[in-house]
This record gives sequence, structure tokens and C-alpha cells, in this order.
Amino acid sequence: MWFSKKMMFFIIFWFMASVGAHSLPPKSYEFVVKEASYTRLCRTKNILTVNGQFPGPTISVHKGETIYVDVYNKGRYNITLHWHGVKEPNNPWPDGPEYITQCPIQPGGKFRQKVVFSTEEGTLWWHAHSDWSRATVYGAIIVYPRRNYPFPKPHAQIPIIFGEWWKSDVRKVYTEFLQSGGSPNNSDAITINGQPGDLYPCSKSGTFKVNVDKGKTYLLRMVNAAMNLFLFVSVSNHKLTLVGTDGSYTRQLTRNYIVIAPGQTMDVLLHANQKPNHYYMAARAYSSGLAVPFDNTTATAIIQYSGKCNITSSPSPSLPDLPYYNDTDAAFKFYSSIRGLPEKFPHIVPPNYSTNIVTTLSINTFPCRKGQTCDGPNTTRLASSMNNISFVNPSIDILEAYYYHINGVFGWRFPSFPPLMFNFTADYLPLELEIPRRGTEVKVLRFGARVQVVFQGTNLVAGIDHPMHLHGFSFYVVGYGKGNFNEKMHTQDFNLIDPPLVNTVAVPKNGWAAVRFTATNPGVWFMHCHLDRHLSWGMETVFIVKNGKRSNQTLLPPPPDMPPC
Ligand SMILES: *[C@@H]1O[C@H](CO)[C@@H](O)[C@H](O)[C@H]1NC(C)=O
Ligand SMILES: *[C@@H]1O[C@H](CO)[C@@H](O)[C@H](O)[C@H]1NC(C)=O
Ligand SMILES: *[C@@H]1O[C@H](CO)[C@@H](O)[C@H](O)[C@H]1NC(C)=O
Ligand SMILES: *[C@@H]1O[C@H](CO)[C@@H](O)[C@H](O)[C@H]1NC(C)=O
Ligand SMILES: *[C@@H]1O[C@H](CO)[C@@H](O)[C@H](O)[C@H]1NC(C)=O
Ligand SMILES: *[C@@H]1O[C@H](CO)[C@@H](O)[C@H](O)[C@H]1NC(C)=O
Ligand SMILES: *[C@@H]1O[C@H](CO)[C@@H](O)[C@H](O)[C@H]1NC(C)=O
Ligand SMILES: *[C@@H]1O[C@H](CO)[C@@H](O)[C@H](O)[C@H]1NC(C)=O
Ligand SMILES: *[C@@H]1O[C@H](CO)[C@@H](O)[C@H](O)[C@H]1NC(C)=O
Ligand SMILES: *[C@@H]1O[C@H](CO)[C@@H](O)[C@H](O)[C@H]1NC(C)=O
Ligand SMILES: [Cu+2]
Repeated sequence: MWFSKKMMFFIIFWFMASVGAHSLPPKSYEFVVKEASYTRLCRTKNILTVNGQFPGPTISVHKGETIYVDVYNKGRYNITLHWHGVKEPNNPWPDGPEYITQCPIQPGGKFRQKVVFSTEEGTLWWHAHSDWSRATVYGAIIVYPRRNYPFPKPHAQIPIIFGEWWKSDVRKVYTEFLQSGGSPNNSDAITINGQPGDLYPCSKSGTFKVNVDKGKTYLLRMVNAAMNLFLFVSVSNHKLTLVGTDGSYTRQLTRNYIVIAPGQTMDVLLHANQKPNHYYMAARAYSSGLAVPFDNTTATAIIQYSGKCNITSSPSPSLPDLPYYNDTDAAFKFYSSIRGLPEKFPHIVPPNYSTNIVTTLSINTFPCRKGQTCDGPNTTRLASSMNNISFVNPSIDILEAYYYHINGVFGWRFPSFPPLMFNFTADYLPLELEIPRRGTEVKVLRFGARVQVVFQGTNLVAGIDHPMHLHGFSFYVVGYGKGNFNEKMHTQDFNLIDPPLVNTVAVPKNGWAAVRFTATNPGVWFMHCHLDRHLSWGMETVFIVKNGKRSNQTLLPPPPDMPPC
């Protein structure tokens, strides 16, 4: 041996210190998609799960880490998995949306998905991204900071994942509403970590409990994994302090309730500063659409203080106050109070745009085909669209078609502006405006473009809020408003100082939201409404971000085991 023990020791020490924990071999997870039997609401059924768990396993990483997830499909149906809010720099291949960035993993198949964390810090989640499998195939992702939180370290951290439960087979609900053209059946329960809580039959023993010590502070990492419901959430006698959303920190915002849209995450501090007792956390729908059916039940969990409680004074916990189910003002008072935390990270809000996109978000109808019966309004088929295009999934994925130059899979002409200008939010709109066209059109963005997207809700068929989600990016929400967006009037009020940095924006009913981002992630990125019925009806499009000039601004090649079509 030509070098001494001392030197060896030094080399090892140098190696450990210089490369740090982040260069240890990447963690890998094994995700086996398979059916498992669960009992809820007095009924046992098989649901699709990961590793038999519901909700699925939590992924925990530190900021900047890379992991691999080996996904095995041991179920009977095609599946894909998506890492919601993870930007996957230059690498859309493992992103997951079916027929957008990959073909599904077929029964018996396997796909090793590389998940690269970069700027995200906070709570994200993963879920299935094919048909309606995500109703039960989902779990939390926790991204810990390398050092400190921008708030005192919480005593404990508790994932709180909201979901929806159907007594019947979700697959049947899905095929049934697509066939009938009507609305999907409502879910039968809202769930908190897979449990509806004791207001539902046969659910008392499973109710999710958070055990707390008086005087301590808890970080509730909330995820709304519900298929079709915005939720109001609150805890009786306690205030909730928002400190982050969608994997970015926010200024502290203390309120009696929060509102969380499907696709969003909210990091919330709960100070256990009340009399030792048990208290309800409750979650109920926020649903603003006129005559739009929804699950109007209430899910509960219990916040249980340790030690002696004076239970005699309140044998069962009291329900917290929640805003009325259609209180749009309550929802948007909360949303428009959220501010980003530019001190924590260098926020670079594009001060202007080089690419401007204004897109309508509409519920639509198609005439019923001859010889069929249709359950939509006036015996039509319900649909939805962006800029009057109801998106049709291609039969091979857009990413491969783009990468291998396969023509005829998609068109390049997603319109940058509504093809027809009308009073989008008028009370009455002519019926002939309701019928969209079908298409598979993408929008191309130059690398480095400063992009502004204005989402304009319309009152066609039924005005309602839309949680719009973009893959591959976080964007700044620079403004919200009621009615029609007016560039001259509204741009001057944009918040370019400390807007929240999110991946899902709630667009108000008969209103608009404006977002900005810089297109520095080359690839194929899905953008869609995270209400799954709207997604199934066509409220989506795709951005293709071109390569930049440098080698690290270039779309990476596909992994060797991309699932075949
Ligand atoms: C949906 O609801 C309708 C009407 O209540 C019922 O007939 C049908 O069986 C339900 N479908 C599923 C899959 O539960
Ligand atoms: C929903 O439930 C609330 C009570 O929790 C009730 O006041 C309201 O009328 C219900 N709304 C609908 C549309 O059923
Ligand atoms: C428990 O609560 C009841 C009703 O509020 C009160 O009368 C009683 O004094 C309390 N007991 C203790 C030990 O605090
Ligand atoms: C909410 O619904 C109630 C009926 O349940 C209705 O009277 C009220 O006008 C609605 N509010 C809004 C803001 O739509
Ligand atoms: C737009 O913003 C960029 C910085 O992102 C700046 O270089 C440019 O001068 C601005 N253009 C105008 C017209 O303000
Ligand atoms: C249904 O048809 C009637 C009569 O043509 C019309 O007044 C009504 O607005 C239609 N409703 C919808 C939702 O299309
Ligand atoms: C659009 O319709 C809304 C709702 O009826 C109305 O308040 C507004 O004045 C209309 N705007 C225009 C420009 O006509
Ligand atoms: C959407 O396109 C269809 C077919 O081209 C047209 O009939 C309809 O008026 C358009 N609607 C809107 C709102 O642009
Ligand atoms: C890309 O490479 C350039 C130098 O070639 C470097 O300055 C930049 O930080 C790199 N960007 C990323 C995201 O790694
Ligand atoms: C499963 O995926 C394959 C490959 O895209 C496709 O050919 C097949 O039709 C899909 N099966 C179902 C039931 O959708
Ligand atoms: Cu929507």
C-alpha cells in the first residue's frame, strides 16, 4: 500500500465532505400496482393500490435529491404514474400522463421512473395519470429543506391527504359517464388519509386521529387528491397558518379555514394551544356551479390532545364552521391573500411577456349521435374545452411523436387567443356557442420565452371554478379577477413582487387568473384542469418547449425501458 492509513482516512473524509449526502447512490422505491381489498361505508371492495397500501406510500427526500421508482403493473389494466409538481428538468420521459409523455404500462409491464427534484421544497404528491385510477392510486411526497424552514421547526409533520370514495367500482363510474354523456355519479364520501370519519356509517373506528401535545406546533402537509372536489377545511377552535403551497413557501397566512383545489398542496401549521380536548378537523366541498351535482357530505378527522381531557364537557367534538358550499367570495378571499416568499428563494417573476396566451375554459355539449340516448343537458353529451378545442388523446404519445418526428399524431396549432370573442361570463349565451371542435393541438414555446397565460372561465353550459395544472413548471399567479379579463385594465394591478409560486391555479367561476413563467424546461408538458371529469371531457392542452443552445438546455434521450404502445 503506497499511501498511509492517515492519508486514506483523509481521502475518505475529503470524499464524504466534498460530495456530501446528496451523492450517495440514489434511493430507489418499489411500487407494485395491484388490487387490494378495503372496507369503507359498510362495504368491502377491491381497489387499485400501490403495494396494497391506501393511501399509497409516502416518498421522503431532501431538496435536490434524485430517486428511482420501479413501477410494476401487477393489476389488470393499463396504468401510468405521475410525480405531481416535480419539474423533472430536461426529462419529461418519466412524467407520466398517458398518451402525452408515454404509453401506459400494460399489465405485467415494468417502468423504472427517474424522479429528479430540483427547486421544489415542501409538499408534493404522486398519482396515477391514466383513466380514473388516481381515485385510489396516490400518495404524498415530502421534500425536506437541506437546512432550515423559514419558520420554527415544527414538533411533528403529518401528511393529510384528502380523497373521494365511491361505494361502487370507480372504473364503472368512469366508463358509465363517458358512455352516457352525462355527469359522473357523485362520490359517496370524502376521505382524510383514506378514512371518511365518524359522520359516515361504519366509519367511526377508522377515523384518522392526530395526537398532539399542548403547546406544540404541528406541520400538516395537506394534499387534495379528490377527483372532482374543491374543499373547505378547518379545525374547531383552532386557527390554521398557511406557510407553503405546491412545494414553495408562502408568507404566513392565518385563517379560520383554508380552501384547497384538486391538485394543490397546502403546508399548514397547527398550534396546539387550546384546552386539552378532542377537536374535529372537517372537510366539505366548495362547489359553485349552478345545478352541478356534487358530493355534499362532510369528512372528519380528530385532533386529540394528550393527557387528561375534560371529555365530560364535550363528549363528542363540535364541528368547526366552514363557509357555505357555494361561497366563491370566501374561496377567493383566501386564494388572493396568498403571497410568495421572495426572501427565501430568488424569485424571478417575468416583468413582462414575450409570449401571451389567453385561453377560455368552457364546459360544452356535443349533439347526441343518432340512435343513442345521451344524459347531458337537453339530451346532449357533456364535453369541455380550452379555446374551443376539446382535446382528444392520440393513440401514441406526443413526446415520442415529437422526439422521433412521427407525423400525423398531433397538430401544432393550439390557438393563442379565443377563436371567437364574446361576453365569456354573460348570464345567457347562445346555444350554438356550446359546441366545440375536437382536436389534438399543441402550443410550441421557444426556450427561454417569458410566458403569460390568462385562463378565462366562461359561463357556457355552467360556469364553475377550474384548478389548472401545468406539468414541468411552477408558475407565478400574478392576478385573479371576476368577469372578463381586460389587459389594459388588469395588467397594472398584477402582483410582480411576491406572487405565489404554484403548479395549480384555481380559476374563479366566471372569472380569470393570470400566470407567468419562463420556459426553461425543454420537453413536452401537459396542462389540464385537475377536476377529473373536465379532464376526461377534454379541458387540456400540451406545451412543447424547444431546446435551448446549451447542452444542459436540451431534451434528454428516453430511458431504455419506455413502455411500448
Ligand atoms: C350511478 O348512479 C345511477 C343512478 O343512481 C345508478 O343507476 C348506477 O348504477 C350508478 N353507477 C355506478 C357505477 O355506481
Ligand atoms: C349541502 O349541505 C348543506 C348542509 O351541510 C346544505 O345547507 C346545502 O343546501 C346542501 N347543498 C346542496 C346543493 O345539496
Ligand atoms: C369540565 O367541564 C365542565 C363543563 O364545562 C365543568 O363544569 C367542570 O368543572 C370541568 N372539570 C374540570 C376538572 O375542569
Ligand atoms: C348559494 O346557494 C344558495 C342556495 O343554496 C343561493 O340562495 C345563493 O344565491 C347561492 N350563492 C351564490 C353566491 O351563488
Ligand atoms: C422585459 O423584461 C426583460 C427581463 O426579463 C428585460 O430585459 C426587457 O427589457 C423587458 N422589456 C420591456 C419592453 O420592458
Ligand atoms: C335546453 O334547450 C332549451 C330549449 O331549446 C334551452 O332554452 C336551454 O337553454 C337548453 N339548455 C341547455 C343547458 O343547453
Ligand atoms: C357581460 O355579462 C355580464 C353578466 O351578465 C355583465 O355584467 C357585463 O356587463 C357584460 N359585459 C359586457 C361587456 O357586455
Ligand atoms: C367552436 O367551434 C365550433 C365549430 O367550429 C363553432 O360552431 C362554435 O361556434 C365555436 N364556439 C366558440 C365559443 O368559439
Ligand atoms: C448550464 O450550464 C451553464 C454553463 O454551461 C451553467 O452556467 C448553468 O448554471 C447550467 N444550468 C443548469 C440548470 O445546470
Ligand atoms: C393499453 O395500452 C395499449 C398500448 O397503448 C393499448 O394498445 C391498449 O388498447 C390499452 N388497453 C386499454 C384497455 O385501454
Ligand atoms: Cu375544470
